[in-house]
Amino acid sequence: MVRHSARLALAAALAAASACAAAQEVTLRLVSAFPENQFYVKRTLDWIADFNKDGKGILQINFIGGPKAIPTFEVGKAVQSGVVDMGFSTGAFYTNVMPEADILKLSETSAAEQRKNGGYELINKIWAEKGNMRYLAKVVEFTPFHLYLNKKIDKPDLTGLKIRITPVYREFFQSMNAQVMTTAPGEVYTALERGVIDGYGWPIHALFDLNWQEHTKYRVDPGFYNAEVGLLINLDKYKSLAPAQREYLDRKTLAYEQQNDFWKSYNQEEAKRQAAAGIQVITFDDATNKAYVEKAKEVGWANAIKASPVYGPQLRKVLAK
Ligand code: 173
Repeated sequence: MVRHSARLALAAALAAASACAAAQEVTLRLVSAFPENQFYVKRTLDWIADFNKDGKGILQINFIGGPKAIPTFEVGKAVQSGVVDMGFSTGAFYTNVMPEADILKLSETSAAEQRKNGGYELINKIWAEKGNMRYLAKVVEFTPFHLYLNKKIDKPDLTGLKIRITPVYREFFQSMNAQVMTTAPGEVYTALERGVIDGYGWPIHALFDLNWQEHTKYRVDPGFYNAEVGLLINLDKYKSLAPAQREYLDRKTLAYEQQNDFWKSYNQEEAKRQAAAGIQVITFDDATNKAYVEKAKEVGWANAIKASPVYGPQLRKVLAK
């Protein structure tokens, strides 16, 4: 009799424990490939605060830090291997995981359109297969990249100029004869201050975050490509979540992505701010400007297809217009 009730009690305790495990709150560790003082990170920290408030008892995100925690170009690897659960990065920073990552810069369709035209599924097929990760959401878009310079040019020729790059700009700037040097954003200020570089590639926004306006004379217009910054999660971690937790994560990251129109007005303000800070615009005649943008695109896709002969053309169908 005693033994029977002890067994019942044990069974009840086990049942309670497993019910509890199903509902147990999980905390995901997130690192940013962008420096902590960048507005991207501040905006994401606000989103995380809201995520954690609504996700009590379900899912939480613990922001570990920026490149001081894990170097910019290692964040993708850390997500792939599960050293961290989540990453906040851009494709150009994790081409060491898969070359396809940098192809996202060639998006002419929006993230919202890619959710409808099969692009989001294709990206996630590739990211799962090659990166052991899931691409949760794109949270920066509608943002061109530009070439910024400290020496004046009167045609798109960068002969004799040393330009800071990431994979985003490599082939395009090399096609204009630039001498290129890859650095993480966190190293650009010092390179500018010391005169080690004559210019750099960067989006239309976010140079004030890192004080680069102090050492920037010119911006070349027009811009090219479309900056992409996304939230990634290790695929094993994603699969280990309970359905309600995955649903919460998908819903909250999608809601963040759906705020991307924000960047349209923000970028206009940033361009004004650059003018006010004395950054002058270098531009060419209409035909040259058109050829400049066309060349960026042509060089970008040629390289994408060379780097990824199977997925490059498939991505082109859903990203290009
Ligand atoms: O220039 C860069 O560091 C870069 O590649 C990038 C990509 C997306 C957003 C901001 C910067």
